[in-house]
Amino acid sequence: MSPISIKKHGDVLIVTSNNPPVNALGHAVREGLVAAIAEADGDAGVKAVVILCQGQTFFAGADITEFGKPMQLPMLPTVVDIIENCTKPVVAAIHGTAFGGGLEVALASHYRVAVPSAKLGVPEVKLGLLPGAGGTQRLPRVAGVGKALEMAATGNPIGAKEACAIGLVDRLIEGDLEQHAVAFADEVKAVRPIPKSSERDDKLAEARANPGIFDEFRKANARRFKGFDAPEANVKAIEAAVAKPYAEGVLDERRLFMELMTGSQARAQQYFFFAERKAAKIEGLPEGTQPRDIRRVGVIGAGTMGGGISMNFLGAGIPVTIVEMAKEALDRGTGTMRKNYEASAAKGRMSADQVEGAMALLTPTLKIEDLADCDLIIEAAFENMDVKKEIFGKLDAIAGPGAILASNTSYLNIDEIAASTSRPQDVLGLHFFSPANVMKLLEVVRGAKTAPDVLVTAMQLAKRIKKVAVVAGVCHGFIGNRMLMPRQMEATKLLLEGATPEQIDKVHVEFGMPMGPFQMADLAGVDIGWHRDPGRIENIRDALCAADRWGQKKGAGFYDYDDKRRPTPSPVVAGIIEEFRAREGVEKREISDQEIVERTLYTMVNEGARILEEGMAQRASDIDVVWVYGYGWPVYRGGPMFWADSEGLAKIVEGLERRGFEVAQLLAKKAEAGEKFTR
Ligand code: 3H9
Repeated sequence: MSPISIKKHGDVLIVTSNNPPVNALGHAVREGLVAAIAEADGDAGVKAVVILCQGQTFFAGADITEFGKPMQLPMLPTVVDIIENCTKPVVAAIHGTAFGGGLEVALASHYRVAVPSAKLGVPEVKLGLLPGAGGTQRLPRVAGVGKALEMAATGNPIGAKEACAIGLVDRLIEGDLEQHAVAFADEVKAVRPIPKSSERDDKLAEARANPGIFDEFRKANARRFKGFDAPEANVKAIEAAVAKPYAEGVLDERRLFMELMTGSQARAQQYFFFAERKAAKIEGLPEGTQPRDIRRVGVIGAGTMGGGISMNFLGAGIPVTIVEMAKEALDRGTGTMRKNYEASAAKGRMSADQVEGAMALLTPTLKIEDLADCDLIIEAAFENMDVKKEIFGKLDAIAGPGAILASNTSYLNIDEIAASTSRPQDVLGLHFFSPANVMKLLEVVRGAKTAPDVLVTAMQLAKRIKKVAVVAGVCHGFIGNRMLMPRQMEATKLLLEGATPEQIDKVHVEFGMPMGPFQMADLAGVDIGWHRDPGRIENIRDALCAADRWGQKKGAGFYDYDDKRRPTPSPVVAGIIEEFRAREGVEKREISDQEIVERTLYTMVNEGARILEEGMAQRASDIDVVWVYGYGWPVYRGGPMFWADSEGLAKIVEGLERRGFEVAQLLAKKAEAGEKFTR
């Protein structure tokens, strides 16, 4: 049965798509749409057409699962042209998300109506693509060039109200969408000539008079687009819309689309789209496990971490009780939270009312007993096992039955923490990444005894607070920090052997990381985990800490910093490294960038393989999600495991062996069998 059905209401043909979950424009949908338009054209009794979708959304785009497979005709560009060339006015009636190919269908329709909650966008750039069904040519003609550039190159959608204000939507519909869309179609059925987006020119005039807007846009977004191929291709295609007639512009669009589609970045970004969605799925839980109800959250610790964690819940409208030991620390913590909200308000990201609304949901207290009515309590106290055990012991006595007890520890053993309570089934790790109100990643650490419904609750809650959650097992550093360890260790050894912090960081930045290992250490604090004894100098890090070089916060770390926190290579650090080199009897040699890649990135892949082997991650793609969202691994390289697959596992194994590393069994086995981690 076709996902497209038609019915008549008077002289309006209503074309309905029913292709759950998101009405993706797969083959059957495309075929059905073409047949429906033929029906409208051929039936003299039909004076107008309404296209709408059942379920949660209007067409959310082309069917991504068809990419990379042989295309079945009709292709989407043909379908949208057929819609635009319909001899009767076509009205797209939008709810949910009109995304990508979905918005292209709407743009090819002659009119667009939408419910106020609808979103319209062309997120193709996030899949390493551009709108390839006329979208780069029709969108600037309908929404204006500036808006089209922003929407296509960033992939961010706009709301229906804004779309209506700029002419992308013709009418906002309150009430029943189908009924009002039919009434709208009735109003416009006699309009001739039928307005076609591809024939419009009015909104291009301004950019034609000022073609400099493209370079201005490129310049303004250079940092954001760095390393990515797709944003520039989107800009070029829209530039063609302005510079060339429609019929030529679409040819440019097609050529640019195919270039992206066959490139490595699109493959990586599309892989990542599904990786992110797979991460939410937990293997082996009893069917139908229901989440627990979370109405109030407790947070222990009002430091940077506790405050950031609390802000996530407040932002989602969930009340938070936050506990500190001293009044001063509590006031400082809540003050910082307010300051952060006010900074967001100053940037226009929230209203003054929303700031007050969020702060009103916060209950600061000095009494841990006040957590008694919380359904989830997250401990974000000092990173020390004894401290954590004491807190969890207390929580066991205070928390109500069924309350979930979570630790935000980055390294410590969740099972040991759970054992200090009488309810280990209610305990798990919720590892937020700093700054916790900004970073998207949440590692959900599953203890040996964590109950299935506790895990399900955590995953569901993560979605509510707009985090991407990945399940990790109990091991030192879980997934992310565990893989960071070999990288940091090798990076430090490389310093001794002759590399400089700037050289190592540069290799990582050129690879696409937001910063290298030493820039990261300076940002996080070189003193984190330091033994605090300036007299005990056993490595380069100890020497830096003893010299008060704790990183950016002190204006000095692996780099020197000026008052604007701009780094420069440090002669003092060079001296410290030199001294250590002499002390260890290491001879300085030239280090190649390739050696840095092999020793700092291949070793991460090796550790990732061990994590998989031990079952500490459910799947290789989960590891990639951790690295993209937790550490800024460039999404156009998919993540460390996808990258390793793309490089070739045999090459990784050869590099590791040549450098004297012990290769993880799983990695060796896969390389030997010619297999991949992620495909
Ligand atoms: C395009 O249009 C190219 C054209 O310009 C040119 C062509 C020539 N296809 O995200 P969710 C699945 S490119 C196939 O969890 P939500 C998804 O995998 C496309 N499947 O729901 C998941 O499956 P499962 C441009 C898709 O409510 C299920 O649907 N469009 C597609 O949080 C639910 O998804 C986009 O890039 C798809 N297009 O969010 C839009 N989309 O349950 C991509 C979703 O098995 N999609 N699935 O894990 C989205 O942004 C979100 O899915 C959406 C719903 C906001 C729609």
